[in-house]
Amino acid sequence: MSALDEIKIGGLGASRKRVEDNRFIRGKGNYTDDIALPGMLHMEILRSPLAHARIKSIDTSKAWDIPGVHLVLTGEMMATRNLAWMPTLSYDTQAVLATDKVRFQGQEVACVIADDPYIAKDACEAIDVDYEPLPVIVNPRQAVAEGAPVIRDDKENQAGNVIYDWEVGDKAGTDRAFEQADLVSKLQLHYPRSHPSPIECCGSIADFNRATSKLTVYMTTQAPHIIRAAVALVAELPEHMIRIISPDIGGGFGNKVPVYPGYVCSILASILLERPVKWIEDKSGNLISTGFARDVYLDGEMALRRDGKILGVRIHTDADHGAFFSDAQPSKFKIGLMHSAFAAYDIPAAHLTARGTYSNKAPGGVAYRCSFRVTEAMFFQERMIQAAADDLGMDQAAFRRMNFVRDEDFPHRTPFGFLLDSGQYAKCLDVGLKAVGYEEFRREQAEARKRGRLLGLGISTMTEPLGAGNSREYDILGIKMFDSADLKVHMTGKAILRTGAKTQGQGHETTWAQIVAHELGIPAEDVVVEEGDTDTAPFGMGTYASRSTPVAGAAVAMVSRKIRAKARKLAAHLLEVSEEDVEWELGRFYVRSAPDRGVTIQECAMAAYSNMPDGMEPGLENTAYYDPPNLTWPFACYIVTVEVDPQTGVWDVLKMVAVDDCGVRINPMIVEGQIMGGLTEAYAMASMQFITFDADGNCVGSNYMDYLLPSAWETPGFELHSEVVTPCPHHPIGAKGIGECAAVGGPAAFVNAVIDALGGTGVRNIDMPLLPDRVWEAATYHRDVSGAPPVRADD
Ligand code: MCN
Ligand code: CUM
Repeated sequence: MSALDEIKIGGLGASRKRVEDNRFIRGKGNYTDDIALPGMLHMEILRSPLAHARIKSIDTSKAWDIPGVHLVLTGEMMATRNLAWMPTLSYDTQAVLATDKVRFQGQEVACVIADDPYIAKDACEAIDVDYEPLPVIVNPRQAVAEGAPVIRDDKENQAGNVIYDWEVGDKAGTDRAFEQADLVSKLQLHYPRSHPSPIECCGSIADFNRATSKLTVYMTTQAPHIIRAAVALVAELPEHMIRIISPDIGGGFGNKVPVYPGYVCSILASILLERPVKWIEDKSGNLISTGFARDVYLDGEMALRRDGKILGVRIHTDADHGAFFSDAQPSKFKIGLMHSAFAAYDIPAAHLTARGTYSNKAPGGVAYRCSFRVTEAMFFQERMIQAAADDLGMDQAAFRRMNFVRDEDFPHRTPFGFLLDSGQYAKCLDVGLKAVGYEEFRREQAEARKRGRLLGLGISTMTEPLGAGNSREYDILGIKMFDSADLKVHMTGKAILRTGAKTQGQGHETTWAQIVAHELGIPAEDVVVEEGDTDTAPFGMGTYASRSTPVAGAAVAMVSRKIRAKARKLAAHLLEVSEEDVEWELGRFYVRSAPDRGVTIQECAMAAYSNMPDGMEPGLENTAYYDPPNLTWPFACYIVTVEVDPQTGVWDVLKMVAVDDCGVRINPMIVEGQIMGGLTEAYAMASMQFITFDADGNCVGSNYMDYLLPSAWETPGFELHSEVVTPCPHHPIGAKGIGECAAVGGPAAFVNAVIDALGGTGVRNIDMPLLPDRVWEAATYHRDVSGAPPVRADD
C-alpha cells in the first residue's frame, strides 16, 4: 500500500466535474419555485408606480371580492403587528408595505394571497391607491440641496437626506503629500447602478404549522442562518421553531443577500392563513426593486512626483443608497470596504471621505459580485491610475510597476489600515503584458492611429479583501463573522459534510468534498455536501463577499483535521502501537518502523463504530468553527485591447487576458469558470447594461431590452493565465477567494481600453455603460460623457 494519488481521488488541484451539474443539466434541480406543498396559496405584490408620493388611501374592497382571494395585506394591517417596517442589515429601517408614503418606483404597497398567482395578480390590479405625488430626488446632489424634501420623514432624528458622513485615513499626512506634489491628477466619475439579474428571481414559500408551532420557509437566500436570526428577532418567533431552507439557487450574485418585503409578507400570510404561501418574484419586480449595486460618485485626486511615484491620494465618494439604507456590510465600515482602494499600491498617505444619501430609488447598496464596496474601490483606483499615468506622460505598465507593493514588502499595511499578507503583483502584470503582446500592440496602435484607426489598451489590476471575518473586526448586526463545517464519517468511510455557507452556482458540493479528500484521503465522490438548511447545517454567515473558501472552506479543512486526529487514535489501536509511532500518508496510517503495516481511513471509520479502544467515544464526526486571522487578498491583472469605430462609437474587444492569483486552487476548472463568469459580467457592465432613473424617478431600462445580458455571441473570448500562485499564509490550505475578482477588476480594464483609444482627445472619462452613443459623443466632441441620473426618459 502507498499513499493515494490525490488527483485521482478528486483532491486539491483536481479539475473535477461539478457534481451538482448532474442534476442541473438534467433539469432536476430543486429550486424554490419547483416546490409545491399541499394546500399552498400564491402571493403577488402590488408595487408603486410613483417614485415619491403620499398615500392618501388604499381601497382593497374590490380585491377581496374576487373569488379565490384569501387575504389582502396592506401596510396598515402589517402595522397592527408591528411589521410594517423591518430593520435592515445597516441599522436602518425599511418599509415592508408602505403606510405613509411610497419612496421609490416599484415599492411594495400591498399583497394579495389567492388560489393561484393569476388571481392574485388580477386582484392586485383591483386595489385602488390614491397617491399625492411629491418632489423626487434621484441623485446625491439633489439630496443635499437646500430645501430638498426629506425622504425619510418617518425617522425621528432624520433632518435631511444624509445617511452618513464618514472618513478614514490620514488627513494631515495626505495634505502634506499634496503640498509636496509636482503634479496633481484629478478624476471625477459615476459608477452607475447595476443589477445582479440572476436567472432565478427571488422567492419564498412560508409554511406555518399551527399544530407544531413550526415555521418552515423555503427561500432564495445566500445566508439562511442570518435570515433565521432576523425572523426570530423581527417576527418574535422562537428560533428553534424556525427552519430556513435555501434549496438550489439559480444564481445569486448578491441579489439574494438582503431580506425582502416579499419574504416577510409570505411569512405573515402563512401564519394568518395557516397554509403554505408561495411568493415568486417576476423579472420586472426583480429588476425594479431588489438588491441594486453601486451608484457611487467619485471625486479623486492623486499627488504625484515627476518621476511617477504616488505620494498621496484623496478620495471623496457620494453614494446613493436609495430610499432605505439596506446594504449588507460589516457594521463598522460605513461604506462597505471602499477603503480597500489602492491596497496593492505603496502609497504613503491617503484620505477618504464618504457620504451616503437617500434618494427616491429602490434600496441599493452592496449587491452584485463584490466584496461589499470593493468593486467601486478597484474601479476608481484603476481609472485614477490610468489618468495619473497619462497626466505624467508615463507608460501605463511602468507606472503601475513602480508603485506596486513589492513582493518583499509583505506583510504590508495599507494607508487605510488593512494588512496584506502576500502577493506577487509585478509578476502578474508581467505575465499579462507578455500574453497580450504589450510592446507590439503599442507599436501597432501608433501605426493605426496614423491611419485614423483607434486602438486602445486598458490595464486593470485588483486586490480584494475576501473572507470576512476575522470576528474582531467584522460583524453584521453584532453577529461576529466566522464560519463552520460539520463532517460525519459513516462506518463504511463515506461521509456527509455540511457548512454554514450556501452555494448558488459556485460549486461548493464539488470543491468542499475535494478539501476533505485532500485532508483525509476519502475520495471526493464518497463525500456528499449539503448546505442551506438551518435545521441541519451548523451556524454560519452565508455566502457573499467570496468568503466561502476563505472561511467555510478553511473550516472544512479544520474539521477534517479533527477527524484525522481521532482516526489516528483508532489506527494506533488497530495497529497495536502507540499513537506516536503512527505516520500519516494520504488515505492511510502506518507504523513508522514498518510502513507495510497500515490501516486505511475507511478501516478507521469502521473501527469507530465497531472496535474502539476502551474509553473512546464512538463515532467519527465533528464540527469546526473557523475564525480567520485575517482576510485573504487575491490579486489579478486584466488587460484588454479594443478597436473603437469613431463613426459609430461601437467598440470591439480584440483580446482580453486575465492573470488571477487566488493562491492554491482547489478546483482549477471551477476557478476558471468563476473568472470567465466574472469577466462576462464585467464586460456587460462596461458595455451594455443600462438601468437608470429619469427626473421623475421612473426606473429607465428595467427590462432586458435595455439591461442586456450578454450571450455567447456578444461575449469576447478570454485568455486565462494561472501560473502565478501565492498561497495564503494563514489559510489552512493556502487558498484565497476568487468568486468576484473578475467582476470587480474587469470593468476598469474595458473602460481604460476605450479611453486609451481616444488618447490625445482630452477625454478623461465616459461613464459606464460605454454605449455606442456615449463613445461617439466623446470621440466626436472630445468631451467627457456622464451617465449620472437624471436622464431623459427617451435616452
Ligand atoms: N475555489 C477554488 N480555489 C480557490 C478559491 C475558490 O477552487 N482558491 C472555488 C470554491 O471552492 C468555490 C468557488 O471557487 O467552489 C468560489 O469560491 P469563493 O471564491 O470562495 O466564493 P464563494 O463560494 O463564497 O462564492 C461567492 C461569490 C460571490 S460573493 C458572488 S456575488 C458570486 C460568485 O461567487 N455569485 C455567483 N460566483 C458566482 N457563481 C455562480 N455560478 N453563481 C453566483 O450566484
Ligand atoms: Cu456583493 S455580491 Mo456577492 O458578495 O454575494
